[in-house]
Amino acid sequence: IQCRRLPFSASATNNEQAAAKAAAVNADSGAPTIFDKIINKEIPSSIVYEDEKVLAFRDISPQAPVHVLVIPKFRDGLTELGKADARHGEILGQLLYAAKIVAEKEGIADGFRVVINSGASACQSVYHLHLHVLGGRQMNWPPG
Ligand code: TR5
Repeated sequence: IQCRRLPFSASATNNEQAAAKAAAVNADSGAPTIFDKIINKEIPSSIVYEDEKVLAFRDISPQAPVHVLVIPKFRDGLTELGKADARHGEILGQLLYAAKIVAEKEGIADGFRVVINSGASACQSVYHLHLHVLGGRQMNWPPG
């Protein structure tokens, strides 16, 4: 079940909703993810930007005209942002800067959104830290 496709029920309690979401998505097991295969070029992806430490490629299920994922090539325990440690400060900064480079390359530097879903309650589905770079349309607020 795709977490984002779960219907919102006004009658369910917050706990029920949180439990439903948590059950609907993968847990953070620390196991390798599909992104390892993308990094190793075992599965094709549409790469937008790449350097020694960072890879950016188009999301397979775009939620906006531009939807690019920015990931560290070496996960180093960063299954989710909630697991970040002081040692991750440098790569976190590099990922955020790469998001800006992607926005420039994609022609959306004047207005774009960067999203990180951390954990099941945020509907994270792939446990390899990734930034979503979204734009090319009016991005609404508040997010769902
Ligand atoms: O839900 P979170 O925040 O964890 O975001 C995971 C994102 O990975 C989603 O937006 C998915 O659409 C995206 N995704 C999942 C797969 C995939 C992908 N983007 C590009 N290529 C992909 N492949 C080949 N396989 C996936 N399972």
